[in-house]
Amino acid sequence: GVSQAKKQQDVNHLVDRIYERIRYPDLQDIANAFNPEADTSMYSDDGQAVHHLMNDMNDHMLLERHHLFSLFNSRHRREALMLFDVFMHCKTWTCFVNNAAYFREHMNEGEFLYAFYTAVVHSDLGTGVVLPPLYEITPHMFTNSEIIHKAYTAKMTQTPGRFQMKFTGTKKNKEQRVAYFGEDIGMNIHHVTWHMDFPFWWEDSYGYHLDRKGELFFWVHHQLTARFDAERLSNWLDVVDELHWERIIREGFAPHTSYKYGGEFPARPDNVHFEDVDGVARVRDMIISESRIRDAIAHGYVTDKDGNNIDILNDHGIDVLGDIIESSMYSPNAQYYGALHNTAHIMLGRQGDPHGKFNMPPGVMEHFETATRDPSFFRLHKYMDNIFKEHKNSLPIYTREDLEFTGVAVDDIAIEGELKTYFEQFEFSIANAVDKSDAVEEVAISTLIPRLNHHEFTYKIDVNNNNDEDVLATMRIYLCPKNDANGIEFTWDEGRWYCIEMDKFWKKLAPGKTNVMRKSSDSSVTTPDSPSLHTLMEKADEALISGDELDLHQFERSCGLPHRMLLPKGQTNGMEFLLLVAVTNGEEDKVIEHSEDNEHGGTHSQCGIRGEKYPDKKPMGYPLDRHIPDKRLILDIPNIKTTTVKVFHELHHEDH
Ligand code: CUO
Repeated sequence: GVSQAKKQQDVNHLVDRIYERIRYPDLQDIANAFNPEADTSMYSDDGQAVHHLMNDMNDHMLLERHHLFSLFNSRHRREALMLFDVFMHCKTWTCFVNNAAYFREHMNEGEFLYAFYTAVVHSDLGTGVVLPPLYEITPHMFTNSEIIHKAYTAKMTQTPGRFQMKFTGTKKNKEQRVAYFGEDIGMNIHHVTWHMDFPFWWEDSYGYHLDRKGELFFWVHHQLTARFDAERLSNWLDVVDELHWERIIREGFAPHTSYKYGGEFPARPDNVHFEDVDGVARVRDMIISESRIRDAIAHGYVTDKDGNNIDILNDHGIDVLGDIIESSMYSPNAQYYGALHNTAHIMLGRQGDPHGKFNMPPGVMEHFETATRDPSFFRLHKYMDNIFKEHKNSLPIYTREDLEFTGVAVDDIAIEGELKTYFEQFEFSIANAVDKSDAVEEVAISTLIPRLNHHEFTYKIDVNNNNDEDVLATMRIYLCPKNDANGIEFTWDEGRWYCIEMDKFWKKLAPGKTNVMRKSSDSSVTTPDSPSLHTLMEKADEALISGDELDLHQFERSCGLPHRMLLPKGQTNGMEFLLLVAVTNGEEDKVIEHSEDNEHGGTHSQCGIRGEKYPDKKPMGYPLDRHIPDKRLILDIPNIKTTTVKVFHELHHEDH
C-alpha cells in the first residue's frame, strides 16, 4: 500500500494554492494525462459516479472556476457531492489522488475543496491523513478585507509582511467584547469540520451510518451556545436571547470580509424585521415548521412520511428531533417538518438583500466557516436550543435509582494548579490569499491574531468504591456559571442548561479509595492546534526521505474545540463556577466491550468516533439534560459532587 507519508504529501500538494493551477510536476502530469473513465475497475461502482460527473463536465454544466461556492446552494452542493461520490467509490489511494488531481483542474475550487476534505474524512483511504487547517487554504473565510489588502500590497511590493488582525467592529458595539469567541479561527475549524463529519446531506449509502447524528447536532450546538454565554458572562454581558421570526433581529453585523471571488460579504443593519427571501422561504413557512415541531414535542411523537407515529418521549427522541430540526437526510418527514435550521441560515444570510435587488453574494451565515461571526448565529441557535429544551423538559425527571451508582461515592473534588486564562498572539500564513504571478517573487505573508488560552491544570477526584470488586466508572465533568450578568444566582433548573462539558472518560475503580488525577489536556471535548500546512509538508517530506513512519494520529481529527478554549475567559478578580463531577456506571454506559480506561480517540464527546457508535449510551448532557426541580435531586446523590471554583483572567500574560 501507499505509505502514510506519501498520502500526507499528496494531500498537502493537492490543497496548496488552491486557486492556482497545481504546482507539483507529478500531479500536473496526472491532471494532464489521466482519464477518469479509462479504467472503471478502479471504482467499486464500475464508474457510475464518475460517468455522471464527466457527463455534466463535458456538457459544460459545472460551475466554473473563480466563482464562489456555497454548500447551501443546491446546484453547487449537487456538483460537489458528485465528486465526493467519485472519491467514495475509489478502491485505491491512486484512484483517489488521480481523480483529485484531474478534477482539481477541471472543477470549481470551492466544490473541489469541499468534496476532497469530506472524502478524506469519510473514506477509509483517508485514515491517518491530517487535513491542513482551512484558515491557511482559504484565508478569505477566516480573516478580513483589510488583512487581505495588506497581503496584496506586500506581495506587489515584495515586502514580507506580518499583519495584526483586529476583531470585527468597534468598542461602541458591546457584542465586540465577545468577538474573540465567534471569530476564533480554531473554533471555526471545529464548527466547519463538525459539519463535514456529520453532513446534513449524508445518506447511509455512502458507506455507513452516522450514529446519533441528530443528537450530536443538538449537543455540539448546545455546547457552542452555552460556551458563548459563559464568555458573555465573563465580559459582563447578558446571556443570548433567542431570535423570533416576528420580532426584529436586534444585532446587525458588518462583516468587513470579502470572498476570494464574488465580492464583499453583505452587511445587515441593527433592528431589521425579518423579510421573506425570494426563492428561499417566507417568514410564514418558518413559523409553520416551528409550530409543527412544537406540536410534536407537546404530543410526544412525530409523524413520519408514511403517517406512522414515532414516540419521542424517551432518550432517543432528541436524536429524531435533531434530524428534523436541522434537517438532515435522516429526517423522518422533511416534507412536513421542513428544514428549520438550514433554511434559517439562508434566511439570515439574505436579510441584507432579501429580494436580490442588489445582487449580493451569500451572507456569512451561509458558510459554516464564517457563520459564528454574526451575533445572529447565536440567537438562531439559542432559538433552536430552546426548542430542544422544551422536549427535554417534557421527559420525566431522573429518579434516585436512575442517578445512583451503587456503592460508589465521590468524596472530594479539587483542582491542582489554577484555572487561569489569558490572550496570546497566534500567527498563520495567508500566502494562499494572494494570486501567484510570474512577475512577482514569493514573499512570506502572515497574520497575527489574539486568541484565548489557559494554563494547564489537573482534576483531583477522590472516589470511594464500597463494592468488593472492581467497577468501571464513567467520569463526567461539567463547569457551570453560578450567576447571571446581574450577579443573581441561577437556580439549578436554569443553571444546568448553561453548563459546559469539560470532559468524559472511563476509569476502573478498585475496591476502596481511588484518587483520580485527570489532566486538562486529556479532555474529550478538545483538540490540540492543527499543524500548519508548512509543518505538514516538512514532516511528510522528511518521512519520505528517511523512510520513517509518519504518525500524526493526535492531529487527525479537526472536530473538537481548540484545547486552548477549554476554559471560558473568566474575570480578573475570579469568576465563580460550579464544578460538577458525576461518576456513573461505566459497565452500563459503555457501548463496546472495555474494562479499562479508554479514550476512544480524543474528541468523542461532541464529535463521536469516525465510523463507530457513540461510545456512551447515556443521553448527551447526562445527568443535567432533564428538569431539576429541586437541587437535592442532584446534591443528595453520593456519586455526584459539586464544588465552587473561580476562573481568573490574566490581563498581561508574558508569552512563554
Ligand atoms: Cu452549525 Cu447552524 O449548525 O451552524
